Amino acid sequence: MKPRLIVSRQMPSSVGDRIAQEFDSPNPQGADISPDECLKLLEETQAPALMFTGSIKFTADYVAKLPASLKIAATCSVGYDHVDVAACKARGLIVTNTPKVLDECTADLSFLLMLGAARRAREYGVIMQDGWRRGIGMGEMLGVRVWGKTLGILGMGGIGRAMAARARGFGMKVVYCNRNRLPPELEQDATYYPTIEAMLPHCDMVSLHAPATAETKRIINATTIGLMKPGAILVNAARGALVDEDALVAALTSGHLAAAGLDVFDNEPAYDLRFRDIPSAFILPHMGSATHETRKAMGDCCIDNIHSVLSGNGPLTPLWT
Ligand code: 8YV
Repeated sequence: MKPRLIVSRQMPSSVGDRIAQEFDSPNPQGADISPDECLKLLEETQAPALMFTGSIKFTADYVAKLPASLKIAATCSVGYDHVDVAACKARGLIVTNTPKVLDECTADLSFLLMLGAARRAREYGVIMQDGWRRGIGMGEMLGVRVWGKTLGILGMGGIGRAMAARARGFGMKVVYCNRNRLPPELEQDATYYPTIEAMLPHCDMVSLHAPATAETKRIINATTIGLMKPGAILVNAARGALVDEDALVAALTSGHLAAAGLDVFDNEPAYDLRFRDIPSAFILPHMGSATHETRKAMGDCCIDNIHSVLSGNGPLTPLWT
């Protein structure tokens, strides 16, 4: 008998096809279902497994409502700020995530954000949309060169290090801030700062790669933005919670920051529309991992975890051990 599985988010067909083959699922291709619909389906099917994403918040209240039949919840994301770990632990629910497989694509996207912000891709895109048809002066709409500049990375995990590798290839100097200093083979000549306050004054660009935790919440705020060089650029493909959006809007509007590249927002998908109206904000709708290869790898990671748990071998990438 194939195990039952509920999938709370639409999946790529490559993942859906595997689910259809290996599971008994009412929605193998996944569907964007609400938290209440998800609970209802879990209850009705008594499924032991769920594949979900940040669109369902596993708060303590929500976890308390999950049917006892549910044994494993595999979040199709590396971030798990939508999961109340203590509540899941107390309930004996196994929760897994998808580390590593999205490092390279998220770093690519972060680099795209940095280049797009630095080279004013959004504004030039608008000119092309409008038909161009007028010469652009040599001194008009100039961007910022990244070559030779210093990139500050907050959070030197897999994604941060993949971003650093790209920056080196573009002739940038890399500095970083992390809870712990990395060993030389991972640090690769990047300069370590133990605090963000110490790092920011040295950076021309700053890219965020830390998870959303109590420690990192609003770590970019009016005070820390004030420590950034005038004309610096902020990149965030991590989590919106890291940034005080009022402070960022103010810094972009005043011109203290030249630009920002943002893939994540405090409120998604109903993001703060002030960013829509600021031309120097190069904005994307949370799509760092959105490639065929990475979304397939994320789906496979969830499926492999579910099989492993249901066959009694334990999770492969658990949120805690
Ligand atoms: C999203 C992400 O999960 O992995 C993460 O933490 O934020 C992304 O990969 C994915 O886009 C689905 O919402």
